[in-house]
Parts: sequence; C-alpha cells; structure tokens
Amino acid sequence: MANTSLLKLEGDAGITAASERLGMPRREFLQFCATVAAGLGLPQGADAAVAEALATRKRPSVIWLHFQECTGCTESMLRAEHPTLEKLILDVISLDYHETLFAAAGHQAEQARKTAMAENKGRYLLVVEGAIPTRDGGIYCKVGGQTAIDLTRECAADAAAVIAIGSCASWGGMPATDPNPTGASGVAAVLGKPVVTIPGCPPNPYNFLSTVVHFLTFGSLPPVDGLGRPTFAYSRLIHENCERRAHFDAGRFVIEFGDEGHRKGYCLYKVGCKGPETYANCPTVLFGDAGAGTWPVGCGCPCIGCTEQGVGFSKPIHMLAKAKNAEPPQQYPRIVEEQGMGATLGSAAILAAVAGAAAGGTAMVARNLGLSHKAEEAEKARTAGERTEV
Ligand code: FSX
Ligand code: SF4
Ligand code: F3S
Repeated sequence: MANTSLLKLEGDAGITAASERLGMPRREFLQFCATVAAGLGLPQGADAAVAEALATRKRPSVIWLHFQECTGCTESMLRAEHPTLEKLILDVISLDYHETLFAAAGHQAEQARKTAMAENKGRYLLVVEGAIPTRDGGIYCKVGGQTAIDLTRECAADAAAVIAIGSCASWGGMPATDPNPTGASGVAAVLGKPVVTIPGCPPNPYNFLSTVVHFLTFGSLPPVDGLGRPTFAYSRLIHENCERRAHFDAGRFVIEFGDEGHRKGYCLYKVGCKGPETYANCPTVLFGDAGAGTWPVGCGCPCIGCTEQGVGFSKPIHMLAKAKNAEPPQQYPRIVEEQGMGATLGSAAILAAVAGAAAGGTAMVARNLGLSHKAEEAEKARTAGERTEV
C-alpha cells in the first residue's frame, strides 16, 4: 500500500523549502518524517502532520541548563556522528541559551537567557542536563552566582514543559553514585513535580529529537511511564530486542571477556549485562546511524543499565541482572546471523517511506512495546507499598 498521506505532500512548496533549508533531498526529508512518526507509535497519516509541523511551525525556544555532568548529552545530541541528525535537532529547536555552545559569556549570556525567557514566556522548553546538588543549600554548583536549584526553579516557572535530559538530570545518575557527597538529585525531585525524562548516559539523540518533534506537531510532550520516560522509547526491555537473545535462551554465554563465546557473539548476561532489567530502545534505534551493531551490547560490552534508575551506576557489573520478563520474544534473531546484517534506522526510514505499511508495522511494534511496560506498571501498582519515583 502506498503511503498516500506523504505522497500528497510531494509537490508541497513548504516541504520543498524545508528540505532545501536542511540540505536534504525532499524524499529523504519525507522518509525522515515517516520514521519519526512510526517510531513515536503514531497512527498512519501522522507522518504528514509531522512533515507539515517541521516545515511550517515556529521552532520552540529552548533554554538548556548544564549542571553536574560530563556534557556527554550535548555531545551526543549536537555533535552527533551523523551530520543530518545534528542539523535536524538544531532546525527543530531554537537554542536560545546553552552554556557550552554559547559564544556569549558572563553577563551577556545571562542577559540572553532572561531575554529569551521573557520573550517566550509560557512557551519555551526548559532542557536540564546534569544532576542538581542539593546538599548544603546547593552550593556545589553555581552558574552566574545562582545555585543550580535556584536556576532550575527560576527557569521552570514559565516553561511550557521541562525535559530532564540524560540520567544525571533524570534521577542523579553518575554524580549521585554512593556516597553522593553533594546530594546530587534529579530535576523532578528538585521541582517537586514530574518532568519528562530522557535517561541514558548519554541518551539517544533520536529520542530527544522525536520528543521535540512531538511537541512541535501536537503542542504537548509524548506519553510517559511512571518515571517520566516517553513510552515510545522506554517501553521494552533491552533484553527483548537484543540480537544476542537467542544465545541467552539457548544457554550460550560469554564467561570471560575475550573467550571463544565473546568472539562468537554469545550472550553477555554472565559478564554482567543488565539488559534483562533495563528499559530502552538501544538495540532497535542504535547509535550514530552507522550500521548494525552500533550499540553497547552489539559491540560486545554488557549493558550497564544506564537508562534505569537503581541499575545504572548503582548495581556493580559483577552482579547478575534480575530478569523482569521471562517471556520469550515473539521473534528470535537467527543464531547464525552475521554481524552487520541487521536494519539501521536509516534503512528502516527508507522502508517506511517506500511502503506505508512498513511505517504502520513499526507503529504496531511500538504499541506492542507499550503493552509490555504497561503490564509491568500494573503489576507494580498491585505490589502494595512500592513507590513510583518521578
Ligand atoms: Fe554525561 Fe549528560 Fe551521562 Fe550525565 O549525559 S553522558 S554524565 S547522563 O548528564 O553529560
Ligand atoms: Fe542481550 Fe544482555 Fe539479554 Fe544477553 S542478557 S540477550 S546480551 S540483553
Ligand atoms: Fe545504556 Fe544499556 Fe543502552 S548501557 S546505552 S541502556 S545498551
């Protein structure tokens, strides 16, 4: 079935202008819109809404704060290996304040933040990168004489929405590792209200981009789970989509780094992989759009659970993961699958655009992903006394 909604936009002047602005062939731009819509789990036809929003809507102003972190989130978002991705992110948002990328400094920079906030009152997006130290009145991180606590509260007051990017901003991440001497905390804990979190150390740029595209298209951030994570990206366990899963089910494990099993691509569970208790789309979205296998487990490194509070930076590598879902996956990868033969996001994009059914199929997968997480959340709610931290 042809993707009629996108085909209608083929000759659209706004789409042509947008693709020229991005330096992308028009077809590639439309393919990208189809991929984002499918990845967000949107119904068929939403790809056209995404394309129109990207082509015509005013880019939301973004105030991006930096606290306790390594700047890896920014590195992964805006200096992405794939040049188109960086361009897209910078085209989708109007980055009006960003301490690392700003040419301005000192009072000029602070003035730019205040001006952008006043001009876009109630409409700007606040993105916070890094944990917020709360011990001793928050004195361990100050910018322009203000503590991270004060800056977060001041900037959040008039924001349309707040996004905590990276594990540090989501719940404290690496800076909050025991004994957490600075009282490093996440944004939601400091603001005392839920925010959208995009954990990962660093997070996947596609997840940030898709979240912002959702905001641009529908004026709201996408649906989230109990930890504030967009369900389109964090609904399924790493373990459910891992290309090494067939080895896990067949009992073929790496026992020691560099052993024969490691060389053959066996399952990394026994060397500490936390994929069975970590929700994220790393195995399906991959990193850098550089081909199959470009994610930690694909490269032979156990998942450390960087997107999962209580796992990443908490559970040592030698501890075995607690399997959250013992059900076998619907489809097994072939045990004999050669490395480098899987689909990349780029190839999925082409498929999605070539056949609308492909986009629908991806959306269906995304919806199914939601089910597995919903079941777990329902189970959590049944377990009396368990607190959902946001
Ligand atoms: Fe670094 Fe960001 Fe990790 Fe934290 O990513 S990649 S330490 S999540 O805040 O800069
Ligand atoms: Fe993949 Fe890790 Fe699960 Fe093994 S334990 S199948 S390497 S996610
Ligand atoms: Fe993090 Fe594991 Fe993905 S370590 S990047 S959640 S594979």
